[in-house]
Amino acid sequence: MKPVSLTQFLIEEQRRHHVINADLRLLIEVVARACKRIAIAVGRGALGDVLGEAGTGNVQGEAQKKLDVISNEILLEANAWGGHLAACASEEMADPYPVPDAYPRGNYLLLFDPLDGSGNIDVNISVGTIFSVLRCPEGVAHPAEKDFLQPGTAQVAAGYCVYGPSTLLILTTGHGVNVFTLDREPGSFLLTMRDVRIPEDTSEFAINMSNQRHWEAPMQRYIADLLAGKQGPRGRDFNMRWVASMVADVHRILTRGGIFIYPVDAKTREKGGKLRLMYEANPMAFIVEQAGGAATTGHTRILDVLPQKLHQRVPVFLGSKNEVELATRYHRVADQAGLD
Ligand code: AFP
Repeated sequence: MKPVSLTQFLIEEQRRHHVINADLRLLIEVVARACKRIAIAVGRGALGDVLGEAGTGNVQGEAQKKLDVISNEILLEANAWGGHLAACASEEMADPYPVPDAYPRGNYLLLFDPLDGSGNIDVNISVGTIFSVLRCPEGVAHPAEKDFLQPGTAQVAAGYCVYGPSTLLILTTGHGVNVFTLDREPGSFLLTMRDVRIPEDTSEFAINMSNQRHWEAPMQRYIADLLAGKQGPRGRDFNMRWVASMVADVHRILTRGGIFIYPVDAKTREKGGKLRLMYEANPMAFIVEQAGGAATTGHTRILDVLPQKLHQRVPVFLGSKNEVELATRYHRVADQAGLD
């Protein structure tokens, strides 16, 4: 059978569900094109002189890698002139970036983490790009931060690209999740997995165990029960995986199930957690829910969180539905009992 290209897929989805108009299609295609350029830069590694520190810091106070800066620039440049966007917001930039006055402005807002897991670049482990698309509120010609502060349920599309052994694009527009693989020679994304479903149950968890001593009590109890294995309350052994690139950890879960947790702990409590709501948690939660999984903050559904600021952080529990619900229950029980 002839492979289905991203463009053909988007056109067919529009015929079926009427949710991908020409502007949204252009936006998704432009993001995919930008991701191809990022994939090339990542793939060249030391040959492209793209490894190592940029010598700058981002709005979060984190040291930027050269590829953080390069990926951010590629995404901004690719999206500036098409006429489909009103503004972008990036994990790497303090403020929203409006489409320059020289170009027409469209009706969408694009948010992205240009290179997630960039701490892994120099050791040649998978990294990725995460993106989320919102509608620009009606009548807003010059979008400001407040116009981006929409809950995850308002997303019209979300996706991520994994730069791993293969370059993959994972996409949802609210009708399931589909996976495209980059055919490097012609440079096209081809549909390779339709309507991915995450198994509801799992025996695999992903968490940074080195933070254990900082966790809250419900988190301690939940993980202790998993580690107790066959002899413990769960009655079976659990396996652990942690890549420290959210894209790679989430992609494993999308493929074979699992639970990914980045809880709030004593180290991150002041900031609200480690991962960013608008650039990481919301798009991943949209994708995971569309694949039949669940995503919570440990207390509430991520997609229902009303953002207070662009760079807000949240705790993240996502993956196999039954396991996420169970982990969340440990926290809810503690909330109700007034325990910490
Ligand atoms: P970087 O992009 O700075 O490498 O951060 C990646 C990330 O936000 C997310 O992709 C990982 O799940 C998480 O951080 C890993 O955090 P730890 O380094 O605390 O394990």
